[in-house]
Amino acid sequence: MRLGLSMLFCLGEPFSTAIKCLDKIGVDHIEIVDEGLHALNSRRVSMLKRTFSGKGISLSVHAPFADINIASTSPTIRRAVMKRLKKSMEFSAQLNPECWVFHPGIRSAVSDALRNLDWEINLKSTHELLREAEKYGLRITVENVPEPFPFLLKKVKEFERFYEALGEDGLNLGITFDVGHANINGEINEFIKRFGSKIVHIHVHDNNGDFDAHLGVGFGSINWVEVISAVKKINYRGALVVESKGNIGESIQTLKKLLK
Ligand SMILES: [Mn+2]
Repeated sequence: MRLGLSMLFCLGEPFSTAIKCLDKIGVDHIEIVDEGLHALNSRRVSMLKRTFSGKGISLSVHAPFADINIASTSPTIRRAVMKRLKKSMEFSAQLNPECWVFHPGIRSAVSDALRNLDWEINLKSTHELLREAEKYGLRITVENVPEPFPFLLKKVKEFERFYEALGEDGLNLGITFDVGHANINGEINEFIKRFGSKIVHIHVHDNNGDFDAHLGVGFGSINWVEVISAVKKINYRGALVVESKGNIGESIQTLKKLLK
């Protein structure tokens, strides 16, 4: 299993400064976060190519997520959201990443009145993202997201219903399994058991089961020995991407020891 690092922890740093310090960390995989100061553009794509090509470092891209809701019940807002995500795919494809990670849609304020509408729009947008990804040969993955936010896909049961509704398109949609998020609803083992074959990318960070703290690996209540052993059992071949906001060095050291 390769160790990776998400640039989430340095999202407050200018892109070029962040890229320079990553060079020294010594991981095999980097996840770029297409947001804020790090939003992808031609200049940043060139910088990434210059920095990482030929070094044996694989890449992934986290799609924009701030103010992004693929299940928006407002056609105007949904159009803007999809436009932003498609732009992200276009730049990402130039980096030939292992995958592009997006968040599922969010329940709307009119959900109670318009039952199932946000669920249906979430499906429609997912089909549309899959079609767009196909144009670029880009692999896209949906992430399990945390409580208590009103996302449509947080639990194993919701993912089951989602894949059932996606039909054949679901075969082309992998899961980015976020271990920290699954810890909050107590479904780490259930997720790995139920969706082992669909998990193509993994985010690791810790918490105490109460809120999405994005702590360093080993700084919360997750039993990482158990997690690593469960992930080995499903023959996982992707990267283990550290997505904590701090304790980066410690997280990487802890995982290196566990993977020995
Ligand atoms: Mn994540």
